[in-house]
Amino acid sequence: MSELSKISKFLSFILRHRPDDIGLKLDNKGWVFISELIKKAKPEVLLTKSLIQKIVVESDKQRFKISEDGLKIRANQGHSVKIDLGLKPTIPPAILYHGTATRFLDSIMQKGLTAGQRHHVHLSSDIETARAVGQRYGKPAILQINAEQMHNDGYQFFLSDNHVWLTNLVVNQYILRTLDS
Ligand code: HQG
Repeated sequence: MSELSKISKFLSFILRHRPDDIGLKLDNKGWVFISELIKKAKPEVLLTKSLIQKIVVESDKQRFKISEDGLKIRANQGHSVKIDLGLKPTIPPAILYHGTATRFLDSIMQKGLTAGQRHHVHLSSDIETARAVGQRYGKPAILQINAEQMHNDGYQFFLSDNHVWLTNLVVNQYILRTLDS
């Protein structure tokens, strides 16, 4: 793994899950001062402002965002710590996709898609992203979500700054396994 990927993983871990590991506190919208992050990551991880900027710009999934004044950073989605990203409910496309592993299918078809440790269930508007997400846990299975029907039935959707669709729960009546997986 490259040095940049390692640091990106460290940032994901701290900014989404365990800020307290380095004595950092996220504000209620998930932001931290970059200067404080740099100070507290030391000596385990040596960060600089330009390194952080490079990771933010080059992150394949645009996982992080720097505030308009350039002073703060936050993760765009994927949190398990309690914060409010302040996203507004948004009308989803008719169909969204969720990538998972085949070994989870029985449970998903029984209980629906649940957020687990994270705040939301993560969905994408394209199959390729879903396949890549599913591959992280084993043989991928791609689920097609009837987002239009969910929306009509009153379920809310949110779109993160890096274009991940988020919702709280997908009950099994809206889930179809695609032939593509
Ligand atoms: C599964 C990565 C059993 C779910 C990705 C998934 C994404 C169930 C796993 C982002 C279940 C949770 C999120 C149920 C859901 N029974 N298994 N009832 N309901 N599951 O990692 O969506 O690279 O928390 O299918 O690319 O895989 O970190 O969620 O397999 O965008 O930026 O439980 O994380 O982004 O796994 O991934 P996760 P996810 P980053």
